[in-house]
Amino acid sequence: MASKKPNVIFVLGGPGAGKGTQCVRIAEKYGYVHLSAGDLLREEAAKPDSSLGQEINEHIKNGSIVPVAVTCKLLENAMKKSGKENFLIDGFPRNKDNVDGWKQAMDGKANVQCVLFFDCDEKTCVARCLDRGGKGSGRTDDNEESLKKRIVTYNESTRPVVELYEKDNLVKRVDASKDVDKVFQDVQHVFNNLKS
Ligand code: UP5
Ligand code: MG
Repeated sequence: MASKKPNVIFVLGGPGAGKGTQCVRIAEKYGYVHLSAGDLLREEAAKPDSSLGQEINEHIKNGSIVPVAVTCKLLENAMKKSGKENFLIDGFPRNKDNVDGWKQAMDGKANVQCVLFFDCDEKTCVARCLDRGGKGSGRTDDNEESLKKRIVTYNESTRPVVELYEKDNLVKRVDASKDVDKVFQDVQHVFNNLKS
């Protein structure tokens, strides 16, 4: 991390809402570093010497949430390693425990600028993930069984996190059911009006 307190934008939304796709574009246009919590967990699990691999893989397949200490540490390390100061944290925090764990580890060390919420209906989310799975995404959770569980976790645990941040007026909602370019138009509107 840079010496200045880093800015963080949490990026939330259902499975397949388009978080990753839009973060790539945001990173390119606005110079934020894109950190996908899911990607960091998958990378960690793929390491042959990782003691956490099996546990992480089970959570991913079941759509359940990895203990916050693990995810938070991976995020903090990636932030430090980048040496940058503006971050998109994609797919985290996913539940109240994640919010609390982040606060405990990062309070005073990072400034949460806003929560970018990609709002997308369940049917569209599932169809996108199944389509991606069919094209050989290699993701162990792009199948109907895992998706049912991912949707339940999202509705029960992650939506309440969005509501929590809504109370602090931090949520920027974007309709993520439109096509990629249209969603990015709305995203740009958010970023062009963002106070640092
Ligand atoms: N696509 C994207 N946008 C589109 C659009 N506007 N119109 C049409 N198609 C669109 O997109 C998904 C697919 O849809 C792609 O094929 C894309 O081309 C197309 P993507 O941008 O990948 O969507 P995203 O929202 O990133 O979907 P993802 O599947 O990555 O979301 P999840 O939140 O389910 O997955 P994540 O990787 O964040 O987490 C996976 C698992 O890791 C979790 O279930 C959990 O078990 C674990 N996890 C934790 O435990 N803790 C964490 O903090 C994070 C993850
Ligand atoms: Mg993603």
